Amino acid sequence: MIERLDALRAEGEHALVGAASAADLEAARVRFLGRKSELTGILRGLKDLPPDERTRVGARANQIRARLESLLAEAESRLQAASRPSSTRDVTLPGRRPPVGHRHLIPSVLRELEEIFRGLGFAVASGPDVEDDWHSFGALNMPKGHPARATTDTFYLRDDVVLRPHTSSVQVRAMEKVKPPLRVISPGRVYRNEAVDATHLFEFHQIEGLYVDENVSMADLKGTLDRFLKQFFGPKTELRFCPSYYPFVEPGAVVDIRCFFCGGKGCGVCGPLSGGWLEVLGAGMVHPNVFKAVGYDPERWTGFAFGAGVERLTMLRHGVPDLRYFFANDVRFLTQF
Ligand code: 2NL
Repeated sequence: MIERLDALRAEGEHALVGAASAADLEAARVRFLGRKSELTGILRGLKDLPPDERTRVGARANQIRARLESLLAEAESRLQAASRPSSTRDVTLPGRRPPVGHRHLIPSVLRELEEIFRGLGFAVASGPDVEDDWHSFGALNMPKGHPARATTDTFYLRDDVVLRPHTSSVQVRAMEKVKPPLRVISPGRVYRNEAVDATHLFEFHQIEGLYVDENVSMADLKGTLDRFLKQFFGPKTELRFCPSYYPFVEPGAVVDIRCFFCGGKGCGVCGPLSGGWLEVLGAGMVHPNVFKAVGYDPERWTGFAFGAGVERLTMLRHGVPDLRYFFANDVRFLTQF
């Protein structure tokens, strides 16, 4: 009896696993698990067997029925899956392109600025973000006690170690290293102890420029900035120079461009009080005390310098109303550029 059961098990497994259609499977089910099947007959006849054989045969027969039932269920779902329409696997569809990132707007503007100034003969210099007092202030005509050194504006790491508040320090290092003539720009990250709002971040980017030679004049400064701003904001850009004060230059100026959103009538970008002008950078003729500090003879050498905020330039060019968008890392904003 036990041998017969094992033979039934082997045949049943073979038939159920090999069933290639619903009809095949139904035939196998009837033959091995149906009411008139041999297995069912054996189970029915258990009551007529002597007790010890009844136990052995009953256990084996029930085990085999459970095994065949589970194979039946598996075969049913296998055949059902195979009979589903194949429309979910249209191999003629074109592939889906995976999303590909791109350079962030601010680094990309930094590169663009570098290219503009390379075209004007400037070399690109870089230097440390953690800077000493001398390169940040002392050499720039801001002696101890000068208001721009205030601990409320600058992040102090130690008594005379700061996070650089401007990249002028890089240009001071350039002057210490090479003799004039010299033409460098210093793009980079700067740090100021500001409360964050739409127009202030405590960590942002600046690009400064410095040109030192004999007989450099304000006309050279104006020509260079005119070229730069027309290349960056467009060939029709109008400039205006207004007197201003920075400790490291004399004379100093702020440079405005005519608002290209409203043409100078006054609008949401340039504001109702600006008269249609946008302030874009600060500049001036290098102060003789700066030349003395780096060992250049101020009687022989002359120079101009300028500094601009990269986020501010970018915000003006693209009409972005809030600096915080640049670093919120919302791809809905970033993918526009
Ligand atoms: C601003 C003003 C300015 C400079 C930066 C400079 C650097 C050296 C010597 C002299 Cl090494 N001047 N830089 C000069 C005038 C203005 O930036 O408001 N920038 C956003």
